[in-house]
Amino acid sequence: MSEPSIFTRILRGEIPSEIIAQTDNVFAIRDIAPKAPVHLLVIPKTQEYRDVVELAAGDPALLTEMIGLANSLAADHADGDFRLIFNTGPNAGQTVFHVHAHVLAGSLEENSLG
Ligand code: DGP
Repeated sequence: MSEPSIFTRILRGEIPSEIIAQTDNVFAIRDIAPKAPVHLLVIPKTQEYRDVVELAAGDPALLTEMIGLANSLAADHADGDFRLIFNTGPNAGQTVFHVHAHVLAGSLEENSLG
């Protein structure tokens, strides 16, 4: 077994961070360093998949569940519109290798990639 990721440790309650929503297999927290008025992370409860490419190949239903939670969070926390970002690989800015989606919403700058 690999070491528990920071997100697994948050899910277990070992690191404080409010779980703002969850489904059977996915949970959401606020990003610690927000890049938009609403900046949430949607994360599978399993850390089996390191990035979205592995997740899509291994469990597309889980990816669909993540997108569904992102959509409902954007409706609850903003006007329903949102940007979904999966940093994939260190050179693209991925720092936590437990797949997660950044949900950015609320008055986004037109050309900003957050
Ligand atoms: P990425 O760079 O795509 O791997 O995104 C990882 C994100 O995780 C980054 O935007 C900051 C966030 N993050 C890292 N540690 C913590 C933490 O302890 N709590 C919370 N809420 N977010 C964290």
